[in-house]
Amino acid sequence: MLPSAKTRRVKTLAAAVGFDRVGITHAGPVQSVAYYRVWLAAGHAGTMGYLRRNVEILVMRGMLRELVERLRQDLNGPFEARVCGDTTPLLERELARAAGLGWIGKNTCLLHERLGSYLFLGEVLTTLELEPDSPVPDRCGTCTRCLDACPTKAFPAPYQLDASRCISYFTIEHRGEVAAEFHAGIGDWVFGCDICQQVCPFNAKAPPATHPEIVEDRIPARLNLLDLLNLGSADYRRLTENTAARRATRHMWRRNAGIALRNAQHRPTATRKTPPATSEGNAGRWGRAGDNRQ
Ligand code: B12
Ligand code: SF4
Ligand code: SF4
Repeated sequence: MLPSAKTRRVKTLAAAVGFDRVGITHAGPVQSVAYYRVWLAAGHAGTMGYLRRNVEILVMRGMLRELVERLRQDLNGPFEARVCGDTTPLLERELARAAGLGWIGKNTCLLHERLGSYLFLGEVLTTLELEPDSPVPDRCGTCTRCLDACPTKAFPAPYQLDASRCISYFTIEHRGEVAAEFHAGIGDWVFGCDICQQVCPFNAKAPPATHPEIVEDRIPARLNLLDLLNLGSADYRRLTENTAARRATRHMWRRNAGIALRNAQHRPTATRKTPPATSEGNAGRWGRAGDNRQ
């Protein structure tokens, strides 16, 4: 089969498995490795010595394996394939950009004109000879909404994120204490942060997420902070079982709730020192791509 015909089959089967978009690029060295080294040397990775794991990427790997399985049934001849996603040491955004899946926005997220940036990325590395896609142009233009909205000033410049200042990093990745200078900016986020995506005009127009395993999360979008502050081992296991929430330890959930509660108490509109257990003012936000649209 010619590479062009194989490429068409790959794209048809990927759509049949349920992927919203598929792009193809060469498996050679990616351009951004040099930038990545500079980023690490500048200390922008903070204390992250490991990579994130979450259930969305597990879901994703299952779909990728199904795609490879269908390709084996469909295409003649042997080929090698390896399924990757999030925790694999790949610069996924750069690969997705090179494969024409979108452009890198000023908030550093991979952004698609129609689907926005609430996307998870996954890859199949393969020896199949396929036709690569072409990158699409950057459409951020003069917009700076994401840069202006970041409460912890985590963007030293457009297209650059200092992760060691990012709420997502503090609440999901960083195990130690969070420096006091960042507490106010964290607001009521207790797991991740979507602010620089919520303000993006391309997300306002994006269709809702469709995969039930990702949409149907057992963790409510707004969480009770007093419950989290006192989170016991059994409740932690129940809350986080098979969800991205397991990425943060119980200590981190309690620490995050403490910061969010103190912020709630210091809001100008607060009328009591300890917010009531069920009020909106006592809720923390669960930040995860795709479920915090406003
Ligand atoms: C570490 C990590 C984080 C860190 C650091 C994020 C970052 N921007 O670097 C933290 C914990 C902060 C984080 C947060 C989030 N993350 Co994250 N994260 C990762 C992970 C595991 C590695 C990213 C990495 O290597 N960063 C280092 C920088 C240097 O690389 P990069 O951002 O990937 O790519 C940049 C370079 O290529 C750069 N570049 C290349 N050449 C050059 C040259 C110059 C001069 C410049 C300026 C830049 C440049 O352009 C890219 C964008 O900046 C990836 C999975 C993976 N394996 O790639 C997921 C990943 C990037 N995260 C993802 C998600 C969903 C999130 C959150 C939305 C989660 C949340 N709700 O809280 C936030 C978004 C915050 C943000 N604005 O980026 C998705 C992104 C989907 C998308 N649409 O882009 C990924 C791809 C996971 C996945 N498989 O879906 N994350
Ligand atoms: S995720 Fe939140 S803290 Fe991180 S860069 Fe975006 S707006 Fe800033
Ligand atoms: S908010 Fe504006 S600048 Fe930021 S990623 Fe979206 S379009 Fe680009």
